[in-house]
Amino acid sequence: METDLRWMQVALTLGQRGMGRTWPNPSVGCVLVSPEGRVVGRGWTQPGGRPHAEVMALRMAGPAARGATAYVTLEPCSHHGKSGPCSEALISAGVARVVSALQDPDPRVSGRGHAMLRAAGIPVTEGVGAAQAQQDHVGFLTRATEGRPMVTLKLALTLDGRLATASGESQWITGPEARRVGHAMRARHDAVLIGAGTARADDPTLTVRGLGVTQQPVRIVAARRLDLPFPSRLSDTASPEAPVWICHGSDAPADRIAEATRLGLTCIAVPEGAGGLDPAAMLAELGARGLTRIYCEGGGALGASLLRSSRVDRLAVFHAGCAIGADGRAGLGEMGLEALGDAPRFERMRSVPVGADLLSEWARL
Ligand code: AOF
Ligand code: ZN
Repeated sequence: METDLRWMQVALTLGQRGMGRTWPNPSVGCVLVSPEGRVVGRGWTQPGGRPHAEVMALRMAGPAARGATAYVTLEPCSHHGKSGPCSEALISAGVARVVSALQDPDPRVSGRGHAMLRAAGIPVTEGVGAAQAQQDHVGFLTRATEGRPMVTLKLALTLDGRLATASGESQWITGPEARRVGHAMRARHDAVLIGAGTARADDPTLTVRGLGVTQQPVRIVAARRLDLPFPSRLSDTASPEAPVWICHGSDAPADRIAEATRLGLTCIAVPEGAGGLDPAAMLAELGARGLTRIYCEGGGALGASLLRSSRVDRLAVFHAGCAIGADGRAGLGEMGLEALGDAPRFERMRSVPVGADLLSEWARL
């Protein structure tokens, strides 16, 4: 029904509020609508992943939940975790009907939530707004099915696809508006990832600034030999609230690992592949630690290795109106492709002007 889809869109928008702050849990949205068509409760998954969206919406509604329809962007849970199952909470609150967008792939739930509701005599409509929910929950779904977080690769490029001049000058190719949108994108991911070359060249902080964000994404550097200068802005700002993780290979010197650890960084050993850390193994390791959404900001070598291993799910490309030429540094490192048919392909999701620049977002085909 059209009305169902409209309310589900409200729930999806609510769920988007938690993105980047609920890992390892999905960021779910829930809206409770009375038979008269009035919103009586709204909720979304809280930072750290709990309370769940339904619990927040039921709390807000109180007795007004009785007879309401619950719109939820993911199947209500059926397991006894840190709190009781949301399906049970919806049943005891007297909700008259449940509309959900997707089945929860978590083996503790996967259909049992819907079944519990139906067994209690509550009609359930599934699959409403499924396409958008699949996009919003892509990190949670990818971790559940492939054991790895989803990856957005961000590129800030000249019109001719360069990210720096031959001398390495790259600040700034895109304008302040694009950088601000970039910060908002960081905030909607669980972690920001860069390669060692970018960490050395830029000495970045990688925090989200100017957006009133209370929980910072995890900052991750992929540095096979752990050849990073310390102290750095990253090590200076590392704390339990704003963690910094370093993924390194087996040939990273023990004294570098010890120093990084002493500075409060978390060192994660990752198997190597041809020419660097194995991107698939690295993402599996990060998935095992609970991450569902990663925002990779380069550099070119890391971007190319993620693309080559088919681990880039989304591209966010900012293009600035300037050209550097072939002596500038390419936005992506070598990918060793022989045939065009082997190139990873993406489908355009949207393309919008941002200040003087252009942002295009692409999803892997
Ligand atoms: C919901 N509503 O808002 C979320 C759900 O560790 P727990 O007990 O918090 O459970 C985590 C699981 O609950 C997670 O893997 C996913 O299946 C579900 N997340 N479910 O009903 C929510 N965030
Ligand atoms: Zn729940």
